[in-house]
Amino acid sequence: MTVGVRQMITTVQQHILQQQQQVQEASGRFSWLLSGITLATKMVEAKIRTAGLSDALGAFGATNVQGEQQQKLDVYANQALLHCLGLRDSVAALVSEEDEEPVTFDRSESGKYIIVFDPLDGSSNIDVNVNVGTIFSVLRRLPDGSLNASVLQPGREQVAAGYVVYGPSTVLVYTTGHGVHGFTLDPTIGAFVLTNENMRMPEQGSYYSVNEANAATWPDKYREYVGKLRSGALGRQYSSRYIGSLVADFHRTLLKGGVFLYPPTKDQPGGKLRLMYEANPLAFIAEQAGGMASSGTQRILDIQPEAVHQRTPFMVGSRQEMETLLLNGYTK
Ligand code: AHM
Ligand code: MG
Repeated sequence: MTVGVRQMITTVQQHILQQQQQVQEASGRFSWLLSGITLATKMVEAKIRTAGLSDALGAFGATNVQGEQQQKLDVYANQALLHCLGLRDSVAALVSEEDEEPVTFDRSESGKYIIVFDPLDGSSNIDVNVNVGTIFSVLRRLPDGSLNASVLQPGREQVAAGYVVYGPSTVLVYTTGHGVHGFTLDPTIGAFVLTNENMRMPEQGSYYSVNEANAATWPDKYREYVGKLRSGALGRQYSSRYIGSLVADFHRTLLKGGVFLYPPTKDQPGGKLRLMYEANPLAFIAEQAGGMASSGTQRILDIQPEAVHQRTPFMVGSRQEMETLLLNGYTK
């Protein structure tokens, strides 16, 4: 029996094209756009793999718009994404955690999409060889709104979202609103190959993930909630896992279930994580996989952004843990 190449593997680009064919006349434009992201993330992964051998580790010597020390790899990852996506003529604007203002392109005809991204999430973990990642969100430019209004759309308007985790394997997860699909980079052929189709977050897990060093300054109800998880009140004995790279903590939560929390703290009463390029894309993926995401007072995807670098408290996870959290007095 002959096994055709098509049956042997499905690459992320083939998968996106197939998904597009199901919903509309496929022009190939959208898959070409997303190939800019996969190319950039492959460049980043190659740099990370050999970071200790070259001069790629450590601080770059500047601070970004968040007032945080930029690492050399933050700068490289940002440049790789800006370069690879800037060449796609369907891109109207690029919004990065590392740049104060969106980078815009004068493409009134062809520029249909806005890409919002965190080029290297968890970068404080780079120097200690712990997982980091890239997170992205795709918005459609509004037909008659300004570019600024098109950028500041609530997360429910995302047309696609995804992330890459640079871990023991390099894994890409994405959604276009038709389920969540996972791919593993096969370094021998340089392609992301389908390994997890239609991923579902378990209804309940047994891990909670939170920086407990902040517990003393959380609002009371978060302490009570984490106390419930610890005491077995949800019918399970929970364990804690906290990597400190959102993308890696989220990936575990997607696969194993449970809950990730970054509540308000005394120092950051509005939350630490960023709405547009951290919370929104992961909330879209969580909901598509059967989970939930909330700021504590509102569904993440319904928040109307007012600024590109806006922060939010962020709670995401399995339906059971999230419903218990929201019943705990957090709905409006
Ligand atoms: P960044 O590395 O893009 O700045 O992301 C912020 C990181 C998240 O990846 C992670 O969830 C969080 O900050 C950890 O914060 P803390 O060290 O306060 O626990
Ligand atoms: Mg980040």
